[in-house]
Amino acid sequence: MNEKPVSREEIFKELDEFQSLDCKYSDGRILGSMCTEAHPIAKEVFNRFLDSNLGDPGLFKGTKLIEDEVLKMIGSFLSLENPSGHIVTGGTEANIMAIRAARNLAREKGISNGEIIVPQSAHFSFKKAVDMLNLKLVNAELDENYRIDPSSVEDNVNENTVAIVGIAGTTELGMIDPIEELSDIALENDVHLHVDAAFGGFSIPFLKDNHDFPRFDFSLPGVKSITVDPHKMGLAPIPSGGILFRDNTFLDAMSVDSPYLTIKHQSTIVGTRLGASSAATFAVMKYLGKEGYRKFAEESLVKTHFLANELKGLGYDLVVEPNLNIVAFNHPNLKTDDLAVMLEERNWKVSCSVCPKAIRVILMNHIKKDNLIEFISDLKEISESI
Ligand code: 0PR
Repeated sequence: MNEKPVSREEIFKELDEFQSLDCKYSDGRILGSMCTEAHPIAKEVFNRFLDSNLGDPGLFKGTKLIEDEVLKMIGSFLSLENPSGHIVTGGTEANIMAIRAARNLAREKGISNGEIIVPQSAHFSFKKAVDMLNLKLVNAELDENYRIDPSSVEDNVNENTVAIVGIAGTTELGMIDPIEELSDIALENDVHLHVDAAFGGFSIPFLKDNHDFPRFDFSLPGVKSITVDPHKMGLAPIPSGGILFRDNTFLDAMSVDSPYLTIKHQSTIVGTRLGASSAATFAVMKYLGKEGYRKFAEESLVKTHFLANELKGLGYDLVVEPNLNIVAFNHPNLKTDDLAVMLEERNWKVSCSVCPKAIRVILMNHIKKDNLIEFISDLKEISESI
């Protein structure tokens, strides 16, 4: 490290050089990201609350009220009036918290070798969760549309099951699992049902009036917790994840004593934690309202269907008809990896799904119709060149 202070100008110059190596959402070429550029009001508010620490909420009483308000607002579109929970760093932390609560409650019932059942399409955060929480991961099969097969869940439930996980917007394909059926299975077996709506949580509720989506939220009595990430479809800055529980029992099951803090118990995984994420999420949610999120969600579906139809017209195969704003596809005569290389050569930042192998495009707000027209034209060229 430098011994003597470096000038502001020099620091910024150096940082600009580093930053110039980063991809920019605004270029419209990042196709495989579930994050996007945060809304301007969220960025402004984030800076204002940079110093507030929700790890010691008695010192930041106002920010704590903001976090509670955000949870209430999210609860209002997930059919739960008074949710318990936290704004956390993202879907990973939210999922780990949900599984930790389920494990601790199951432990009280005498289950010591716990297992969780997740669909094969589950995000890898559940692998981290079982590793950290000393649980066993059991994979449930998918149906032909890459949604969890409830009969496979039934086959795998046993006396050690501490949680079942369903997904509302899978990472790779954006599919919505039949949560209603999972809710019945969870109730019958007295098992925690966690819904990972990290991706779909900020779009399905705003689309459901005009589209035929299955129920996935707290209106289903088996659902005990939901992950929903403001930093994905919520247009909030990174890091902003959300974990909502049906009531306080779940946070209580994880709480440890924190005697010298302004609160005497803490249930979050992290200690010191950002108040800025809550404040920025509050701002963008208020600013957009349900109307604003509906508009963004609808626009992303229009782009999804546009891309899907154009791909079909060019002879590409869709893996599945999209549920949400993700299109996964292949060319009948090309290996996915080769197609990915050809697209990378044309400066597209693509991502491949593994189950099944395909090119995967997430139609986030930063991808505009003009970008898609250019993308489709490149795909046409590729298709004609082979
Ligand atoms: N649950 C689901 C359904 C997810 O899709 C993700 C992440 C998580 C949980 C974990 O969320 P955090 O990453 O916030 O902890 N899904 C994306 C993925 O892994 C995240 C992502 C975002 C990846 C931007 C790449 C990227 O550029 O694909």
